[in-house]
Formats: sequence, C-alpha cells, structure tokens
Amino acid sequence: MKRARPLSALGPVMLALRLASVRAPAGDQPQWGEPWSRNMVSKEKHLPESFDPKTGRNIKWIAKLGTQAHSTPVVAGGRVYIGTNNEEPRDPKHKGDRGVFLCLDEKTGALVWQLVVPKRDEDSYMDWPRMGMSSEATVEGDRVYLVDNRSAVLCLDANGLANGNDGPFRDEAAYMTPSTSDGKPRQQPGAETHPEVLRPPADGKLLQPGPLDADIIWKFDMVAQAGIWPHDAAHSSVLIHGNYLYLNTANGVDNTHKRIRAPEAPSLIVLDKRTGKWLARDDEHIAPNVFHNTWASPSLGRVNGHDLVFFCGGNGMVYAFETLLDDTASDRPRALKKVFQFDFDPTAPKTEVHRFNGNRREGPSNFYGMPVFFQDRLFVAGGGDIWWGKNEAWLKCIDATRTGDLTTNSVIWSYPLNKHVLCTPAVADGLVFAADCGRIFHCVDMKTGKPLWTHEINGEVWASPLVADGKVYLGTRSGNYYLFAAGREKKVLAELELGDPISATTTAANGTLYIATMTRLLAVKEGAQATMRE
Ligand SMILES: [Ca+2]
Ligand SMILES: [Ca+2]
Repeated sequence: MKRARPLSALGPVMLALRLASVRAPAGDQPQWGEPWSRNMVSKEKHLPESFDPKTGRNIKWIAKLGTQAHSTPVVAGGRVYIGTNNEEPRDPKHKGDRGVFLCLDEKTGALVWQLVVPKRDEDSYMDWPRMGMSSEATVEGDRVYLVDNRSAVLCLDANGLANGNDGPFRDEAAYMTPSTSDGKPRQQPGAETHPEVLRPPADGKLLQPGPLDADIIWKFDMVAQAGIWPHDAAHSSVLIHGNYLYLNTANGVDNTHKRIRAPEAPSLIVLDKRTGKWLARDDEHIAPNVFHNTWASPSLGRVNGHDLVFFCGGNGMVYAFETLLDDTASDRPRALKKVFQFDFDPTAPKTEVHRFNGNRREGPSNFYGMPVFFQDRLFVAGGGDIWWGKNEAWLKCIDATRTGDLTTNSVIWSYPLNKHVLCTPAVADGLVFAADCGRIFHCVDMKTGKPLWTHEINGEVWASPLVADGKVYLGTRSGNYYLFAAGREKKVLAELELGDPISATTTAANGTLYIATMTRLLAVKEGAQATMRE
C-alpha cells in the first residue's frame, strides 16, 4: 500500500490554521456512542465529504500520538481526550513503555495534560507491551472517568493540576512511578505469576507530578479491589446513570488462554461516581465461560417505563439488569437484579469452552462491541473471537421488551456477517450499518434484517461505523478510510489512505470530525485549511 507522507513527523501543533467559515457548534461528544443507547450516530451537520491530510484541505489540526492508539476520541468542555502509548514522549521524566491518556485543547490540538501510568510488569499478558491506554473517557462536567492500562477505574479532574491537586487521591507521584527501572515484564516462563499492586521503588525516588500530569480524584483498582484477572489490555467505556457508573471489568483468561484464574470475579460492576465506592455487581457466574476477555461496555435504555442496563458478557450472553436507585447504599456490593438474558449463540458449546481455543470452525461466541438500544430493540454484533475463536459472526436484532430467557422467543432477525466482528452497529433512518473483519461493510434493513447492500473494503475493521450528516464514516486496520452515503442505495463518497492502521471510531463534535490513526489525531472540518510544513 502506498503510504501517505507521515505527518506524524510534524510537531503536535505545527499546523497553522485558517477557517473559511465558522458555524454554530452542535454539541460535545462526552462518551463513546450516543448517550445512553450507544448507537453510533451523531446529530452534527455540515461535516465534510472528503479531506486531504497531504494538502491540509478540510484539516483543522493534526496532533501526534504514540505508535498505537486504540481508543475513540471523546470531546467535552473544550478538550479532546484520547489514549495512546509513550512512544512519542511529551515529558522527558516519563521514559519507557507506559499507558498514556492525552487531554488536548479542542481548538488547537495542543497538550493540556496527560495521564501516564506504568505498565504491569508481572506478565506481559496482563498489560500487553506498547498497547498504551485503550479505554474511552466518559466526561461529565469537570470529571473524566476512565479505565487505565492497569485496570484501575479513575476519576480525573478535567482541569488537571492547574487548579491544584484535588483529592481524596493525592498519591499521583507514587502512581506514576514504575516499580522497576526498565519497565520490562519480569515474568519467568511457566512461573505462577499473579497480578500485583503497583509498588514504587523502595529507595523512595518518586517521579514528581508537574503541570502536564493528570490530577486523580479517586481510584478503584479492579484487580486489587474486585479481584479480576487482567488480560492483554483493559478496555471499558464507562456508562453514567445518575450517581452511578456502570462498566465491564475486563476479567479474562491467563497467559495460557485456557484458564480462568478469577472464576468468582464480576463482569459488570457499579461504582458511586462521587467516591469510587463499589456498590453492585452481576451475580450471573459469567467468568468461568469467558472465552477470552470482558471487553464489551454496557448501554442503557428505557423499556416499559424502566431504565435497563444492557450488557454483553464474555460468555456470549446478552443481559439486561435493573438500574440502581439513587438512594442505594450498602456495606458490600449487592447483586444486580437481572431482567432478561439472551443466549447469542445457543448451539455453541457451554462447558469447558477453552478446549476450543484456536479452533476456527467450532466454539463459543463473545463480544467486543456494545448492544445498541433503539425503539425497544437491541442490535448486537458478535460471534467467534477474532484472536482465538471460530470465524462465524452475526448481527442480531432482539425484542428488549420481554423478561426472563429471551433465547427462543425474542429474535426479530439474525443476519450472518462474513467473519469476526468487533464493531458496535449504527442504526439510522430504518437502516443498520456494521462492518466485520472479513472486510465487508454491510447495510441491512432495520425492520427485516435483509441485506440492502454490501461493499468490499480494504482491511479488518476494529472501529465502529459512525452515521452523521447523512454519511457513514469508517476507518480500517489497513489505514483505509471510507465515506458512504447513509442511504438504502450504495454510494461510495470517498476512499482515502491515511497511512496507518485505524482502531478508533470517528467522533463528530462541534462541527468537527476527529479521526485517530495509530500515530496521529486529525481534526477535520469543512472549510478548514491547515498549512502543511516540514
Ligand atoms: Ca485539580
Ligand atoms: Ca489528586
């Protein structure tokens, strides 16, 4: 593939900016997907049909990231938030492999502050080298909720340390200091290695927080406090409902990929957003059948007058739970009350699932994307695990108004995908859009599940399609970027090569698109012209 000129060689904000027109802002995008349905749609208008990073046409600014950036950018309060690694260090005191979470200025892409967290060095399978921070931020007011690369849930101050170090958490120095000097995994082959709490060096030499470092308000360590077993990379997108945070735990297999080491650990937890106190958990005994990990985040919708939390477990089951009431308080985490469950793949094996590890023809299903709630229905994409499971995958539409076991009585339609799926679907104007790792983009009729059109694309799709302003925006792991008309007839508006693999879903906020590749974040705006300099 012909690579575009590596703009990442430019400085973070070395692009002069000229806007041809200024339009009224439509809104922030403070979380991944539409609140709270997680539908991959946006109400933004006047979004570009094309752009060119080589000439700067319709480019507002470009910010350098590290060498991997798997989270989707989030925009709130004049800031853009995105996770990456430390291969493009922004502060010389943070050396070596780290999880990095950037807070950038929305107007210019300049760094406001960054959260830099040491890797887990007990075992590389607990925090994969150079993966960076993969979770999406969720922002409410001046509070930023995030799961870091050590599987800790953090509440951060959007104002950083500029307005002082706010508490109760004030151990930023210890939390940013690695326990070993080189940060490399110290695992021994075959050794029984357990996850450990970060213990900075005994010599007392701590890194000192400066104005570029994040201000942590509170921290909840899912490994130490909820007993999960981290695997590969933590990924969660926190859902806020009232005073409570709902999130998946990223509890997974160990480095053999055939053993669950924390069979009692929760898959879905609820924390108090004010304090980080652990209030509730699922009691569905999901963990023993988690085939790989618990990477799919929850969604929320109102059914029959009640708010329900929808959750796709790492065991191939879809659940709905009652939300907690706003006066919930107890000494120990209570069990979430289940409203329904749905077996996404009922003929798949249900016991000793890890014997199917590496089997591409037969085995259980799991999920990476979120269940989208739309008009009393859930739209769910799932199937065999991309790394270790079977190839089969589906997009399914479920009636979310029933209770109990929905497996046999609530499938409205099921549409087979080509191969492995990681995306969350986008539902708009009677159409459902999804893309799979078999390199096919799908447009399906929302009512019937009948395919309307498909398009063969370059590269696996780890991102989700975004529908906004009558267009579908989608990037792929081969670095190709597609714009389709969001209609019943196929119309490819543009196909670009951005030069680096793309994992992030495109974000639309305040009239601008945010498109992240592995190495750079593009702010794309109709009428903008960036001056490209060496
Ligand atoms: Ca502060
Ligand atoms: Ca603090």
